[in-house]
Amino acid sequence: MTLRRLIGLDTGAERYAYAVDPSSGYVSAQKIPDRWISTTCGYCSVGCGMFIGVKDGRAVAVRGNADHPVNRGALCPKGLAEHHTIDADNRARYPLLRRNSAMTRIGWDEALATLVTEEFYTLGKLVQLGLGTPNYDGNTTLCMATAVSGYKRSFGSDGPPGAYEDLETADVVLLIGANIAENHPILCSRLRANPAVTIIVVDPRVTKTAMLADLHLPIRPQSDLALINGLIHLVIEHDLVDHDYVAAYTTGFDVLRESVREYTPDRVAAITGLTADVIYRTAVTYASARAAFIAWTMGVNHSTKGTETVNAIDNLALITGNIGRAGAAPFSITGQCNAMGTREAGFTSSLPGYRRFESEADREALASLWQVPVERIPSARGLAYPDIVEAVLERRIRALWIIATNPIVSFPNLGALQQALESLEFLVVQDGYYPTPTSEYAHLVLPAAIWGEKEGTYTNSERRVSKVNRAVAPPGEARADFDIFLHLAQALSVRDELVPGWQTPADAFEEWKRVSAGRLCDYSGMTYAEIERHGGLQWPFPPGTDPRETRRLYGDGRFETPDGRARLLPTTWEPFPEAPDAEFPFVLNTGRTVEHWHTRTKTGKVPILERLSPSAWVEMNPRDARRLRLRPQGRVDVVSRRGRVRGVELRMTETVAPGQVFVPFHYAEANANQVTQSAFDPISREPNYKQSAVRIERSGGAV
Ligand SMILES: Nc1nc2c(c(=O)[nH]1)N[C@H]1C(S)=C(S)[C@@H](COP(=O)(O)OP(=O)(O)OC[C@H]3O[C@@H](n4cnc5c(=O)[nH]c(N)nc54)[C@H](O)[C@@H]3O)O[C@H]1N2
Ligand SMILES: Nc1nc2c(c(=O)[nH]1)N[C@H]1C(S)=C(S)[C@@H](COP(=O)(O)OP(=O)(O)OC[C@H]3O[C@@H](n4cnc5c(=O)[nH]c(N)nc54)[C@H](O)[C@@H]3O)O[C@H]1N2
Ligand code: SF4
Ligand SMILES: [Mo]
Repeated sequence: MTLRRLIGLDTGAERYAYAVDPSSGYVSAQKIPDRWISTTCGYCSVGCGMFIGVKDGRAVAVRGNADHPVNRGALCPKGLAEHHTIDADNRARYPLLRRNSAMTRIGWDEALATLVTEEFYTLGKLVQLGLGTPNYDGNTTLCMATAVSGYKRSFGSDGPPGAYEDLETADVVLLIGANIAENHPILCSRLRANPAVTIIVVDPRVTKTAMLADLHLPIRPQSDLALINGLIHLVIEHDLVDHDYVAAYTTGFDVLRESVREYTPDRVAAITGLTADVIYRTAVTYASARAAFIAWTMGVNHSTKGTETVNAIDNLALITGNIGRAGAAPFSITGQCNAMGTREAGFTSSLPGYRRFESEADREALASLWQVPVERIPSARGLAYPDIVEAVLERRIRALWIIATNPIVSFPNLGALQQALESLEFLVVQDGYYPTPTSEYAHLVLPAAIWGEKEGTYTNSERRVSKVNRAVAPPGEARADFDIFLHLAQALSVRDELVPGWQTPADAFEEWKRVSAGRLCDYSGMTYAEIERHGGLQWPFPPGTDPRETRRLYGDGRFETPDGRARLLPTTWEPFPEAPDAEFPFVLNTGRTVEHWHTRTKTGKVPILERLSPSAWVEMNPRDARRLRLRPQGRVDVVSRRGRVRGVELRMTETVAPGQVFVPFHYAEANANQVTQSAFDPISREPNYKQSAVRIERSGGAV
């Protein structure tokens, strides 16, 4: 209990209690900070408010902000040890250039001049604020693109409609492919503040989140679309439809009704592996609720059927009127601390401010705000991340600039990516750490400041914009990404034209307020000071908005489509790509664990997290393990048509079903993406990370 209070966390999973060893000294006597700087956690999209403790110019501690509306003082194990990421010995400190195969230290002017004189075409265009560059994409395509595409198709715009408060007020919370106990731990605390809620978890594994549920649906891999269409079928058949809502605010109901006719409970049971009774109970529980909330994460997005699954989720919420009010929303939980950033402000899936590439009016509005000719605003999105990699393989792209992402660990089908990066004439890697698995391929390394060393805002899943602040100086000559971009604009002689007078992130924020004004993601009433004072402000936030008010989208039933109505869209379940067969009989599922962050450049250097989770493992059902005569804790290889992950620890556990295995993707040295496949959602282009056919072999004759 003391430990739990110490870490301010009570997610119901005992393991967290062990995550903090008081003797490891988060605030030891020698490390009492002289001052505390308020900021927002730099890991996940929950967006917890915290303070960084600074002593003698070094970050020595963190603590939760008790007044913050998101976390009310609590932090998860990663957040609690976050100051260790700043001081790690593998920080990138100086620009480095590859000369005769060795990396040599150079100055910033030379580093940026190198870029320019190399006629770094893609980069040059990209730096011109994205104007005219087609080939620009964000890590979000590995993560949120599916939710974005789904929302745009259903509602006419991106933007998760609900608020975290809904977790506390909903009667029913349906979590689909979202393991919040590991990946958004503080959301569990919000859920636990709602004793009346019925929690339904849809996940092929018995995750820690499933253990918190009233009803767990251990669905077969990627059969969610069949399940949701089956729920819609039952809701319509039993007349649990909110007819007034459907009539007033949606289009397409008749087509939807026809499209779900064949999703009878028996057929859906056969596809999903669930019983017809459980499917029926889920439909009735959801549709009879006063307010029902659906939250989903990567179990939905990481799929070739992801966008359609999001549309089916939106359909279910719309026909039951579960959107735009307290406790009711179809809500995509986002991933990183600022996963919303490239969505709202970037050039990836939309023009800044959720403007549409294809809308002439939107392009004109942007051109006039920026005072540039409209022809310079692209009229279609460029290549998406996997298509950029494809273009590199086909030598249509010769140079690449990778910023704040580590694809050698995180991109699917590693072999193909390695081939692509090796064939580049020039690769720039701009990262806070060095070396990283991706920087091994770089010609030029640019050292970046990280969380704790720079200023700006993050937007969390509930569209809450929170402030991040600089507590300490970056190491060596590392610079904030923002400063690198300004320096580059200078080197390219476009600074006065495109970023006139900009010195600090506050200048970009002021322009962004103007660019977002009147849009769904309206920031125009915000100021850094007000954001700070309230622990974050939710958009839309035009001037005059009450900062304490909980903000939701579509409360008035008006959507961002041309006719203002939400679209009910028919969807079709299909089997996932690469079904298991005799040679590769298991479905490989990949994902996360609470202790680690993605490619482990950060958490791999935090002693307590490393001690808890030092190496990769594969989870397998005991029945399969016995059949293959594998011993618990023995070493195995995970093999697919594309590659082999060697020497992974075998964990026998009933939490995975027979015929499935699960491997975390955090470990570069046992990289799960050596075996995942190059299959992508046709609409969002997001990778299908959650299903690949593999077999499991004993490693090198060892047991
Ligand atoms: N500790 C920690 N927290 C993180 C991160 C981290 O790296 N570490 N990363 C952050 C980021 S960027 C993201 S995107 C989020 C991701 O958060 P989550 O999406 O919760 O994480 P995952 O573990 O990738 O996948 C979630 C679940 O999907 C399930 N799943 C697999 N296949 C299917 C399926 O066919 N149907 C259904 N219904 N479920 C399926 C998996 O079994 C898994 O439990 O976490 C964020 N938080
Ligand atoms: N098999 C499998 N693969 C997956 C997933 C999965 O579930 N299964 N999940 C996918 C998802 S959802 C995601 S989000 C991706 C994540 O994949 P990545 O984005 O590749 O993961 P990170 O480790 O977060 O990489 C961030 C990089 O930026 C660096 N960095 C940190 N802060 C800064 C900064 O301020 N500036 C700069 N310039 N660099 C910085 C870090 O050191 C690190 O190298 O992985 C995807 N890959
Ligand atoms: S829940 Fe997410 S935002 Fe909160 S402390 Fe943990 S990692 Fe940071
Ligand atoms: Mo993500």
